[in-house]
Amino acid sequence: MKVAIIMGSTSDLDVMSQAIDTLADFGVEVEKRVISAHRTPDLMCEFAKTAKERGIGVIIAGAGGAAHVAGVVAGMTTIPVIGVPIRTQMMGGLDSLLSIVQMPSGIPVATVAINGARNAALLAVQILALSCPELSVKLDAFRKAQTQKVLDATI
Ligand code: RP5
Repeated sequence: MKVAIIMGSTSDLDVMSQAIDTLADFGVEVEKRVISAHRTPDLMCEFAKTAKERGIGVIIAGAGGAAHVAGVVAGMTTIPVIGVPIRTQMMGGLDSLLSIVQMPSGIPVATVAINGARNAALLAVQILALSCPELSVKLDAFRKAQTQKVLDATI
């Protein structure tokens, strides 16, 4: 299964490329697009309604400010959606975080930290690994290496 990475603007790419790179490290196929809830609402609907038939297993949606895209997409599909609040100039990303995390009951969006694109990718890998033994093995190796790095650290 693929992961879709969508973002509200090309200005989000610096942050969202961390998710793209992390998924590449795990060999996960990615579909990436700029889709804005406000500027391209029709495209957003079409994307969400056809995602399942394109073999998308998880959607990662990054946006800043009044960051609606994750929640609206989540309302149009049962594919798990992970929201990445993008840091903003005005409010440091608290605006983005609250826009994404405060979903009304019934339509969940799994929200990571402000600019937490890497964790969004890792969470997506963990979801896909539940039904993909090969990915599960890679995740175990990743965790072991990460632990070892801490154990080997000298200060
Ligand atoms: C949001 O507005 C985008 O996700 C971006 O984080 C923010 C600013 O967009 P630009 O004005 O840089 O295109 O829709």
